[in-house]
Amino acid sequence: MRGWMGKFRSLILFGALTLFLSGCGVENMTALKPEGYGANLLFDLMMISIAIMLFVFIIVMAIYTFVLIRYRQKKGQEDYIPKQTEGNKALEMIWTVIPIILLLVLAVPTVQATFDLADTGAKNDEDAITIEVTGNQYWWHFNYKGQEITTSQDLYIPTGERVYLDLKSSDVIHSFWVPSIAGKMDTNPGENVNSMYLEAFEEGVYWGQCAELCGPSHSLMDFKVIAVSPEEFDQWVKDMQNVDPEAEPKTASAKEGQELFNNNCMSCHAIGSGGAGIAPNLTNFGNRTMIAGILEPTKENLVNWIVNPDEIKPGNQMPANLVSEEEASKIADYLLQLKHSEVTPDSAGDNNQK
Ligand code: HEC
Ligand SMILES: [Cu+2]
Repeated sequence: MRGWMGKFRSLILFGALTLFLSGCGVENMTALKPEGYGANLLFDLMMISIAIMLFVFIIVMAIYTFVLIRYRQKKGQEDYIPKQTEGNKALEMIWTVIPIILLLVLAVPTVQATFDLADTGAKNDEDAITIEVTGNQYWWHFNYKGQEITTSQDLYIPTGERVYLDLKSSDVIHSFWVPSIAGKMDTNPGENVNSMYLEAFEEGVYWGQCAELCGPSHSLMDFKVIAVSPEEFDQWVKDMQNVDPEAEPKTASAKEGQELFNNNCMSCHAIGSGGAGIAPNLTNFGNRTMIAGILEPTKENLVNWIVNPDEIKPGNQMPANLVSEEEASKIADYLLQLKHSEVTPDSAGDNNQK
């Protein structure tokens, strides 16, 4: 029993781990299934490097195996020392030139892609969509430049068009990453604004993550990019520009909730455009994919969040116990009916992995 199991123990462990880990992740958050221009470029680069590595590996292993078999010590040759060769011009030329060629094959598309991905020159064009992205511990703020639209956590973009992002941070360094659509880019505190673009091919809800360790709740700093058709996007823009922040809710409980919200929460939060940017803008909150980026949008989760956000996202900046659980329940009724647009995550169609 011990025999072969012992010999192959590390191999079995490694294989099991590979199988186990390859099961991790969500389909709409992977660089291996590109759904956007940037992600596609990066995927091709990965494939080129893997192909080159495989090529080198196979050739080296073939030579290795050949030498091992062909030149092994044979019976009766125990004292035989083969002819010693020192220096061989042809061979040395070959193993210098081949790696140079391989590196060139890798370098040319890499440099090309680097410049392509950095090309955000068109962001100041009149009809370009440019969004100011601010990373905060532990949430994302999106301000559509010149459009008077402010959102958080859910970023709506049209398909088939380049949308430019100006990235910064209000506190520490974060990193904006939607693996299915584009590469990642740091958000820095201060004046150092980074720019990138998103171009989604297909409608869908794509998962994003902060990719720079930024504090105890870093792993909970999720967001979504919701790519909808250009027509739906125009509709969304129109809806978001015509929000009446004071609109009266229909139910009595939500009405009470509105008042409680205005009295207890508006010092940080905003509904409608603008807001101080110190807390997520809650416009269109009833259409969110998630609460705080991570919780299913149920009333129970929302009440739990309002009463004790620190239990859900340790170290976040929203104070606990601002209101009682009963009051929180009314506020939840109010917030969940804030549906300011007909365009919702469901508009993104089947490619939706909520
Ligand atoms: C001192 C400022 C402050 C006050 C007051 C405040 N919040 Fe917050 N709130 C925040 C911050 C900061 C976050 C972001 C937390 C995070 O995700 O890291 C937040 C997040 C939220 C979220 C999740 C938002 C999203 O984008 O999904 C909801 C809902 C919310 N707050 C509701 C309330 C309610 C209801 C009240 C009043 C009872 C309230 N907040 C009072 C600062 C505040
Ligand atoms: Cu982070």
